[in-house]
Amino acid sequence: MTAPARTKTSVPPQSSGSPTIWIDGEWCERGSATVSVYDHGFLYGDGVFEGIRVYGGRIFRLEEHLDRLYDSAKAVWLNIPMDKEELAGVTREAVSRSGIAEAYIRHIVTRGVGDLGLDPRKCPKPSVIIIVDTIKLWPEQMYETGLNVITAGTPIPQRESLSPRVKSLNYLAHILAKVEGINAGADEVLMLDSAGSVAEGSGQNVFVVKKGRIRTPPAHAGILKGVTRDAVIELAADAGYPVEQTILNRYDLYTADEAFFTGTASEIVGIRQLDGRVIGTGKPGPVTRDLRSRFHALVRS
Ligand code: PXG
Repeated sequence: MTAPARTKTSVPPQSSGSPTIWIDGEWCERGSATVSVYDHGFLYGDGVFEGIRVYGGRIFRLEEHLDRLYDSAKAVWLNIPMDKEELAGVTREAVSRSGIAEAYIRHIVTRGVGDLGLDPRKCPKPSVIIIVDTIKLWPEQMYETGLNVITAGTPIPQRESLSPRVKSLNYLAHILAKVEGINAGADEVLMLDSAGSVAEGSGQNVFVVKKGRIRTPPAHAGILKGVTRDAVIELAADAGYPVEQTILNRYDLYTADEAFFTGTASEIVGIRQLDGRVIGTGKPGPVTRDLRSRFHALVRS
């Protein structure tokens, strides 16, 4: 690798900004950032990840995201070979080096390089990767109109198999659901659990609003406990909306006044239609818009 070894000095932001990647202590550029084909993250999806937003050069809820990363790792017997403070420091340096003020950070921790068998004991050291780049899921205009969503036939994986609280490198069920949506010409998908209750989007949590009350599935419903979800629950409570975490069925979405998704990449985005049923007035409603503006204020505060 030709990139210089990691240094402690922080680099002033460049005006334009460019993707910045850190792999196990080495700073790399996009073209030179490579991992081994023997890495079990690549061979088996054996690893965990995080996705975090940067607004105006400031990292949104870094501590919460790193807590979730370390919890995900612990749940799958993965020892991240650096402590949280050190990882937070390198993350800040990566953002600063990138010079990207409106960035997206991806942390990836893999089991590391092993042999062609599953046995993780063959992988002496987990790999830690940080990518700082940008992300945009939908054009701005979709946030005005709301999303056309369909229910995917692919359910979320059984929580008894791998806890959905673990943000693992195995996203195939969510990708299959996403492809169903793409094939049907929809903007996004709603995923159910295997009993038919509402779970989440392909990379979002879901909320409904009915008569001023906000409801979202509880973490134990088999969803990823989103950092954006938690921020929105706090914002909604501060704004005086009653918030309830409860099991939802598709009927609750069809008959809602408003429904919206939350996620790091998606932020807060209204759902205008689900499975051909128009939700509320068919565009993002007043509570969704209010929470969106409160969220924008929060991330810039
Ligand atoms: N559920 C799932 C399954 C997710 O993957 C969320 C909910 C929302 O969580 P946060 O903490 O972000 O509020 C996620 C987050 C993408 C993308 O490209 C989405 C996520 C991760 C990486 C990329 O849409 N998911």
